[in-house]
Amino acid sequence: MAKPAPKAASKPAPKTAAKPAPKAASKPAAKPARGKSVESDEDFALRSLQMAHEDNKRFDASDEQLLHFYEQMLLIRRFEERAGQLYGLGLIGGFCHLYIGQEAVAVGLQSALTEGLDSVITGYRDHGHMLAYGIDPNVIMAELTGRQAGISKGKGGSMHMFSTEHRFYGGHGIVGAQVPLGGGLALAHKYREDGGLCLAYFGDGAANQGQVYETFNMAALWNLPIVFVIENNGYAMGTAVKRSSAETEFYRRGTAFRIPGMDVNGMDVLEVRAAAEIAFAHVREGKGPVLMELNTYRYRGHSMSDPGKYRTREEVQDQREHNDPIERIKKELAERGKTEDEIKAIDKAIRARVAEAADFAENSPEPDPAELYTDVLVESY
Ligand SMILES: Cc1ncc(C[n+]2csc(CCOP(=O)(O)OP(=O)(O)O)c2C)c(N)n1
Ligand SMILES: [Mg+2]
Repeated sequence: MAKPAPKAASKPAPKTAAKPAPKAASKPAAKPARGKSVESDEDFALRSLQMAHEDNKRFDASDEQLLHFYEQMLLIRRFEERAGQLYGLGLIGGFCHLYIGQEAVAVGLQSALTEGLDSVITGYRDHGHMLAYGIDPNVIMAELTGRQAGISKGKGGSMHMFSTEHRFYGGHGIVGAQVPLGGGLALAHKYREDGGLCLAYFGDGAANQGQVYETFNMAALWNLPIVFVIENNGYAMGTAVKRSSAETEFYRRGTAFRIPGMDVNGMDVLEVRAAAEIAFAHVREGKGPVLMELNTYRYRGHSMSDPGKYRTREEVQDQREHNDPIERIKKELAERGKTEDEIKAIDKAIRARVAEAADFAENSPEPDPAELYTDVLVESY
């Protein structure tokens, strides 16, 4: 086939507002430096949110807010550790994907949402996102253990938890499927003119799926209020990002659809929160979607059945020792005058809260067998 004639030079003006003053592109410390290509003016405009983030890197949290972030992240960590134990004891069946290491992402982002208005959707690694939304740990643990009192009546398990009350729309086991569903949630916000936005999380592996880019196109075309969040934890099951992805700078993946990207250190809750403020303001002003790449790291295996042969123990240990999101904030609390005893008391209270959730779950009845026939689509439609 003959090559199409070259396109006319005129392109529509970039969607983003005024071009910010030129600035040397600096990379967040969390990610090793990689080759940068020369940018056109349009690419440059698409980086305006990233530049705003670089100018305002960390959220200026009050003592109270910092403490709250710490408590939420610690709750997720301890909850997930306990879930891992319950899995080992055979009390949790099926799949179970832990969020340990990634806590700052859900806590930093969701703390900037308006609960009950904005909607959230994610994949199967979803316990942390629910806890970050303040959903009762008892009903999450009960769901993990397949009990009637669980948030999906014990029939969803680890990967399929919902709370429409909180506008939390799952919990999805099919990699990438939550992205177009998130596009639909964003369309609903726009259609209803309710002022809400959708936060749609997905992984670095999911980011290579076609349906993600179809959604990017429609979201940009229809100017939908959606924030796409790529949780880049370095691996998709046992496959490292550099082995699966031609473009490993995921925040640039929206450029072809004129979606501005942000490259964020997902191991620092204050950086995540600061970036969230910029991204959410952009979307709420009706300027269309934003793509955020949150650079993070999962400490545990992909799921409970992962032997973890694809990385070294030293690599994991290095992240735990030098980049841990909870230790980072613990240190800051100490610098702000919290004593060791006060910090220990918080830890104790959170352990007690998680123990209570585990007891609640273990002592709750399983669903009645008749429940097999409820909440199931049996008719043709
Ligand atoms: C459509 C589809 N393909 C394959 C799988 C099997 N699978 C489950 S998780 C996963 C890797 C996804 O990795 P990533 O998106 O990086 O998310 P992470 O687990 O790191 O949070 C794969 C291939 C699936 N569940 N759905
Ligand atoms: Mg991943």
